[in-house]
Amino acid sequence: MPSATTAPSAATTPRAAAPRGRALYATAAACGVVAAIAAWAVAEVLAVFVGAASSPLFAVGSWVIDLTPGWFKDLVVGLFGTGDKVFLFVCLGVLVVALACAAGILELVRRPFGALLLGLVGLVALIAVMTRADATYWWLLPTVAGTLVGVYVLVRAIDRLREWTTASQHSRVPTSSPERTRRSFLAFGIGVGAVALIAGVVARTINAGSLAIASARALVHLPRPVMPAPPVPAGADLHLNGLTPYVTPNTDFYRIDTALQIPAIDPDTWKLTIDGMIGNPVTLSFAQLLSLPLEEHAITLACVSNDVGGDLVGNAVWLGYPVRKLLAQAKPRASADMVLSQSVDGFTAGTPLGVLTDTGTDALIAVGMNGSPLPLEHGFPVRMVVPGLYGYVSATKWLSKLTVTRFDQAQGYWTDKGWSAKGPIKTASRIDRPRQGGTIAPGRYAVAGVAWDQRTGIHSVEVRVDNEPWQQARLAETVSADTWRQWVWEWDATSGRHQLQVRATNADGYTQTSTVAPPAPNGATGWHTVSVTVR
Ligand SMILES: Nc1nc2c(c(=O)[nH]1)N[C@H]1C(S)=C(S)[C@@H](COP(=O)(O)O)O[C@H]1N2
Ligand SMILES: [Mo]
Repeated sequence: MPSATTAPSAATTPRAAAPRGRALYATAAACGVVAAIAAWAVAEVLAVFVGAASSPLFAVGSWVIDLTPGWFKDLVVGLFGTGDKVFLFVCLGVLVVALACAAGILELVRRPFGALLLGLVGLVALIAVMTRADATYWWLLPTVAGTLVGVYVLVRAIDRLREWTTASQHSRVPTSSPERTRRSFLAFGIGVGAVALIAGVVARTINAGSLAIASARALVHLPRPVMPAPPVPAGADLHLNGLTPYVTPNTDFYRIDTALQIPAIDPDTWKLTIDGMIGNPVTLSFAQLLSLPLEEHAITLACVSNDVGGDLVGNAVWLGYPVRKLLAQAKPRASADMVLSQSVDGFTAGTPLGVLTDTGTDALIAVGMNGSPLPLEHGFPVRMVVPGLYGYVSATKWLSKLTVTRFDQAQGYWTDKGWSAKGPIKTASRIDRPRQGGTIAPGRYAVAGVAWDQRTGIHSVEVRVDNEPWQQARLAETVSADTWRQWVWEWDATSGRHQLQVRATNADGYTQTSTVAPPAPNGATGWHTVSVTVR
């Protein structure tokens, strides 16, 4: 490079000369477009994980549809028919590109107004996202991160454009030669643009897929059960502040799975196959499953990873077909002792065959949860639910296959990862109120919580304060042994710091052990203990 230091600016090759006049504005506008693509791509990729409906593109589109006056909608539908949505997205696209170009030019001529304009567009998108009916705080993430990245890309791109312009006007310094600054500008702009475009399109495709499944779910019409769940007696729910409701609403139900992206399964193409050690292979479509005599059962589901006092447990009314009846059709061989249920996402669970064929156990191939089709994150369209077993060995979501096999021949997903092959749920109880570390007023206070021992049932719950003798709590009603029970104990709270403990005894007379064990390998034990200040 010796010539670079001595060469006059005339040595600048025409190729390396920065654009001027109109061409400069066009280049700045292109920077704005690249920044907008980067913003969109980041938002779209994050929406894959946060939820497809949190994508700003989708939210702004839905928002515009909601805000459009009826006469204009009619006009558009009249003009474009079913292409009305395409028309909407083309309009939005043109608007966004125009704003992006403006942001690029503004950032060049009047820094930082381009960045501010982009930020403003992001803010409008954010309002659209957060005013969607089902928005959660997580939904902020895609749009906020997308906007920040977009602003960063815009500022960096225009900076580089400016460096290039300056260099081609008067630089003789090799580090900022026109060639070098040009390369740095183009590499940044084209690199970011290409990566963003690819990532954005892939993420958009995934998001569109899950939105399509969400609307397929909305169209599912569940049949009435031939055996409805018994109505929840009024006495099952004590309705105390801070006490977990007897039936957990779907939106509050804990979610545990290994799926980074919720599987999008079209119910029209879904099928279940039963294979392995059987006499009669079975396949079942979603429509066939819905036409079977379905039953409804309230079952409390629990996760083996739940700590003592934790909230990875929930109670729902499930609609489905008894696993034992399907297995009866498949005719399992006598030497089989396990059913390996498999999800479309590769997850597997190994469940004792005996539990699934037991006439007293209401294990379900479930399609409904609390009166609606399974939510996408809880296994739509079909999952398994087995009372009395932790979810990791029984509750396969997005179910696709049952293989009748043996525990010495197959194992579930978690079994070689530090968790037991079999996972019966352990007797458990939890204090919901007062909260750990809470403060309450002296006097009467209803200490309350839940206790569960699915299949066996809860016989009694006891509470004690500061290691004094155990006191009997009052149990709320329940519909069966397969669900948790609320309990309450009236406490005459005196000033000071106190420790509350709870323990349950099941219907077989077993009382929860005080021995503290961690969740691995087969469920935590110990008494839930809560400290509270009374003043
Ligand atoms: N496909 C699939 N199904 C799965 C899992 C999973 O990771 N993938 N996790 C299991 C575990 S460990 C539990 S506790 C329950 C939780 O079900 P929920 O998310 O509906 O509460 O689902 C079970 N079914
Ligand atoms: Mo779990």
